Amino acid sequence: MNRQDYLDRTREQLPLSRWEHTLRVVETAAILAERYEADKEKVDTAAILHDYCKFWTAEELIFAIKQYKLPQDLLLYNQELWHGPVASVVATKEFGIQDIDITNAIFYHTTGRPNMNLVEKIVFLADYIEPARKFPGVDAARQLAQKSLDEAIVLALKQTIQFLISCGQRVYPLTYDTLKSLTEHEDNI
Ligand code: DGI
Ligand code: FE
Ligand code: FE
Repeated sequence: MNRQDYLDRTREQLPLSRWEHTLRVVETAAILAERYEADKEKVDTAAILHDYCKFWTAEELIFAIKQYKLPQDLLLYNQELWHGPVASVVATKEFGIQDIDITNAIFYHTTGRPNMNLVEKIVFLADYIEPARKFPGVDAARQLAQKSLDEAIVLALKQTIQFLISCGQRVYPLTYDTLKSLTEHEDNI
């Protein structure tokens, strides 16, 4: 399996608009990888595959979460949280990807996690700031991304949490844990 296989197989899984999002995440992640001197190949592979399972049905995702013994508490939260963890296992099982940096970047691309490495941080942020994202505050996150990966991720997490709370959605605890891990030095959070 090579890069072209990852691209071809991912395109087959996604409607056009989501495929185009994936390509923009790949491009954005490549720019960040250059800027922050990350492993470009790992970033590229994780970015290509990050939303591989985005259009699986709820039933398929639930089955995979049970079968692959992924964190069962995911099932108590919004199904938007399910596609990353499932895609990380699919990356290993179907694509033979063993690299933990790549599988973690796919797994945690929606929530982040405490102590993310560079590859994970870049995929997380690229997904949030890719050029077609339109939500409030995304421009501020884009600006910050040029200066500090961590600060941009903190802003992204705060904005996401605020948005979820404003819609009355439950926030997955790991999302808070990620924010906490990046702001522990601050005393005003
Ligand atoms: O798959 P994408 O749309 O490219 O982006 P994503 O995987 O980062 O996020 C998918 C959605 O998940 C997004 O609309 C925000 C939502 N989300 C992120 N963190 C949480 C969350 N939803 C809930 N309920 N709880 C969270 O902690
Ligand atoms: Fe996603
Ligand atoms: Fe995405």
